[in-house]
Amino acid sequence: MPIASDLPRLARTRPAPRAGIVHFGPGAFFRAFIAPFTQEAMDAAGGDWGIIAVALRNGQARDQLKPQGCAYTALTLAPDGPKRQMIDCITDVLVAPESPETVLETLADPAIKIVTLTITEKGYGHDPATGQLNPDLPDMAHDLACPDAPRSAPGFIVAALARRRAAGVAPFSVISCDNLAGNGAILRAVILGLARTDDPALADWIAAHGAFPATMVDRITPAMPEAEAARLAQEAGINDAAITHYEPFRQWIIAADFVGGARPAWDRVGAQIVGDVAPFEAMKLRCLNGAHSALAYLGLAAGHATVAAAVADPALRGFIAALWAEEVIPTLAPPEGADPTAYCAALIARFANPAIAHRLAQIAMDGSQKLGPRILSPMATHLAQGRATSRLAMVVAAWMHHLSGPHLADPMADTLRARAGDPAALMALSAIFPPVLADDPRFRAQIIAAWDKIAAQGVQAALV
Ligand code: CS2
Repeated sequence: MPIASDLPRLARTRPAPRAGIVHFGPGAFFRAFIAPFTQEAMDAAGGDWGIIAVALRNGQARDQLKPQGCAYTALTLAPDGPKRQMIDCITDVLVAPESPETVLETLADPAIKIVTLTITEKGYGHDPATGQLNPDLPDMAHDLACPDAPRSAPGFIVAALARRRAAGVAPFSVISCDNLAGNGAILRAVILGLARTDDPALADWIAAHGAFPATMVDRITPAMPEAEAARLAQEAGINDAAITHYEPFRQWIIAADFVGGARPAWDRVGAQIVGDVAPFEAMKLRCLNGAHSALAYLGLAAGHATVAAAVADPALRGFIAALWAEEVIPTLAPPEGADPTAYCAALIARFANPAIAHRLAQIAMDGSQKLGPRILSPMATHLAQGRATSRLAMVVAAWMHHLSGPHLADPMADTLRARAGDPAALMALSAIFPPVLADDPRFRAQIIAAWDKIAAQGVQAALV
């Protein structure tokens, strides 16, 4: 078999569609989720919904995609072997720091009706505890000082909306596809916060005419190290620098809130357009992502590297089952017709998928942004009803122990490292722990007890 790089580079086989979407963050999750959904929607129902992708940091995605006409191979990793699909709905990749003006011109184009984002929790410039703009974050401080030369996705969106308003063009719908509780409301708050500082009339216009539909997104998509991409391309016999792989399952719930109703027929290919996303989102964030974070902090400490290895450990698997049954499911008001117990049973099978190597270290990243919606919010529900939550507390304590380890990757890393080893000092960080928790002696006592148990007995013993 020739090595993949000796083969001709993958190429587009049909003309690119006309663009109607700009997407910020062309990483693995975008290629695994928004792009396939959008392409399938266009194949099913037509429309000019090609996607112009914008990278906010570097040219990697551009260098991977543009030499192959922005087409790439998507591999669905089913337990019984991979299935292959060619995705060709991306029409261009822009690199914001290299050509900010092109990004703004593109966003101002009336043909663009939708802006989607997968920029991870830390890309929103918000305070996780309040959901409001945090003007002190470096990117936000920069974009507030220089609104015409933005650096962040929210900054680009505000500057582009200003151009659209000046030109008499309606705003685009702005759709967050990241794992934040109330992602649409957070994005709206940050954008209005940025706009209001420089131009209150612009903020009023966006508030009156814009749309920020909430979404729940779900598909397990492990990051792809270059060596892994090369191996997959080799196995598939294709020269594709942008090959992407993911689990078969996918679920997309989107609030029915679009400017002028304009959107691809995502609902024709499995997305659900609903009135209220919140019950779906709480179930997914607390059951799936909550268990992921638990497995990450406890599983890494127990010596595991992947989600599949962690759920194969009977102690961890038992811990997660009890966490769901006793401390997570009782906090949910599930969507009509949904059965959270069956949902969690299906999660175990997804986590155990032997075809996917989902690294716990990837999930452990950015804990300061993730703990709130996944772990702290169900704790707050229990506390309000006077119940203790020893397992959720154990996850928080395991995260606190993780902070002293060598693998900390977090936008608040310096602050966290300075307080690592001191649970009380960590709980005083109001950007992570809202006062309703941090000021409650019952909450503090549970965290300290869990911290002491791990410190004294190690993680394995603390699980039983
Ligand atoms: C994971 C998520 O990295 C993480 O924090 O919990 O990326 C998770 O795989 C997705 O939300 C699944 O839809």
